[in-house]
Amino acid sequence: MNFNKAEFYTSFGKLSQLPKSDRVEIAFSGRSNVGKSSLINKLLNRKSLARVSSVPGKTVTINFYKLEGIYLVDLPGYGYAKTAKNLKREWSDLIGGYLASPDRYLELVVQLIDMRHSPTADDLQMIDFLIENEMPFVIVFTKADKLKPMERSRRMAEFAKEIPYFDDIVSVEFSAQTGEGVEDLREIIEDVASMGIPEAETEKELPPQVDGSQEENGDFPGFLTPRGRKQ
Ligand SMILES: Nc1nc2c(ncn2[C@@H]2O[C@H](COP(=O)(O)OP(=O)(O)OP(=O)(O)O)[C@@H](O)[C@H]2O)c(=O)[nH]1
Ligand SMILES: [Mg+2]
Repeated sequence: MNFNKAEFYTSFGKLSQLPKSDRVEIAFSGRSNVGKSSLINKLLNRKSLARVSSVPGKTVTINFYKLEGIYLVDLPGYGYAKTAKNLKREWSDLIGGYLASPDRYLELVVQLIDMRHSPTADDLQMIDFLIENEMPFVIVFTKADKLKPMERSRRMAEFAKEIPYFDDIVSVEFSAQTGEGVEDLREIIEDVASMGIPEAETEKELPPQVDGSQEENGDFPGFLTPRGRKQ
């Protein structure tokens, strides 16, 4: 996969504007300022294809980038304290609507968490949502360059306690500044892209269940890694 051959595709501020899904999509989710746009730029070897915001929480749009046969989807950041109430509502309608869309080929969510801090309540809520709805996801810990080795291992040990099912979740330690983790993430993306659009995945066509009626047999179902990576 040639990561240098990406281009901006389009930007959406309303659910009704979202195009029909015709390719595999990989979405990047995380709180405002966590480094989503910086990560996308690093992946694609670009300085400013994805706009790195100096004013966080301003844009409430979903931005699509075309990369060979797939779309990388930059979701607006959540949890910005100063965001007005009506904007927060707009945000949750848009993101919630996108993630729960029954007819998209959303094959992976990359959930970003700032390595320097405990996950926020919103981060944990997002992780719960992904687990409950059996959406394949990986966690990327961002801004790794900002921590000294000791602080870093302490934080990683904390994450293992703070994040549910941590041992079963694929995670990548990442820095947009040093490029650490970028190759690991590219491999994951290539894996997901190479699987293509799933055929006859009728189960996936159903909207995610939000009524808690999923089977609860106590066994961890192993759905947290990207499809096919478990074997
Ligand atoms: N040191 C360091 N700074 C980073 C890193 N990643 C992002 N930043 C900085 O963090 C700030 C926010 O980065 P963005 O990439 O705009 O974050 P975002 O998650 O896209 O933010 P929203 O679009 O508001 O949701 C910028 O000042 C970046 O330069 C990193 O790995 N290391
Ligand atoms: Mg951004």
